[in-house]
Amino acid sequence: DLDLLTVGESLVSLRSSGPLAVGGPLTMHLGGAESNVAIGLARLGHRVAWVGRVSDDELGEFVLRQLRAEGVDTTGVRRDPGRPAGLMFLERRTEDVTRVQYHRADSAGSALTVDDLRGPLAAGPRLLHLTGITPALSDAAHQAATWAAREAVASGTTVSLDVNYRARLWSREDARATLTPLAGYASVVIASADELDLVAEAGADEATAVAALLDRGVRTVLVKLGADGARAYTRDGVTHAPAVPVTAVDTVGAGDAFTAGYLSGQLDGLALVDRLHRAVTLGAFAVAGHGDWEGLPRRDELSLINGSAAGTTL
Ligand code: KDG
Repeated sequence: DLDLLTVGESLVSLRSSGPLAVGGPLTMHLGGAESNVAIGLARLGHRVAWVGRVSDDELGEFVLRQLRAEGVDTTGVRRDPGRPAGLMFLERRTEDVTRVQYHRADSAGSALTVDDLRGPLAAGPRLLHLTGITPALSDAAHQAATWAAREAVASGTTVSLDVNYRARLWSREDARATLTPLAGYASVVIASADELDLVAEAGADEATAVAALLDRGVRTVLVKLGADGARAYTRDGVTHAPAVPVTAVDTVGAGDAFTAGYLSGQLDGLALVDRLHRAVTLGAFAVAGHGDWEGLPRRDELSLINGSAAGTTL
């Protein structure tokens, strides 16, 4: 019995400690918004599968080993013999400025097709989690994501969509044209405040975008506010959760952690305010540690950070 299936491209993320132009050591990590969510949920004990295409080489092997080590089911993954792994450089240009560079055009992950998803979806997961990154990768990946959302709704699987706009992959106009229809399949839509008008009319403010989404049948709209926490909108109104205060060392992956926390709370049947609290707690773990997902908590660690208990436990 699968709690959650997620679909996307996992990347080999190469992190520098200084300017890329001067070289120096890079560290190799697993990246990818959807696999970050999968790991976050698996650490909390949920049964999770990730599906996507990975390269048929050492880099693809690396991606699969990382996911398996974190307890994520990869049985639906296809190895693509003809295409390379998607790479991402995270350049620590200064202590405060990190730049991203992708090498993912025509990667294995971008070649995802509807056929890749038939088997995994037929297993009947409780939730299907998609992000706005997948449809930006290729026409085939776009079709695959849309097909999966439609198929999931038809078979009673709840869909969540994180808008996750990536300016290096497509324009806001193209994203809006693709993601607005996709959001119509979702029961949960997650966005940062500046992404809301990518699933609504151009220029729509928060209230207008949220109202339009709720009218179209979305049940919960989550607006991520970073250090200000998050807001959750439903037909019953709006709930705000403050962030859990931590020392932020690396914000990459925080949104994915937030999503994992929220969906974990939903799988556990928690009330909205408690789901939101778990979401901001996971977000705090993500920003308080280096890496996209490395610092995420196991279930018995959830109470480790609660805003007042920093320090050494002896
Ligand atoms: O959410 C963190 C991601 O940005 C990162 O892991 C890579 O999925 C990724 C992307 O496409 O930017």
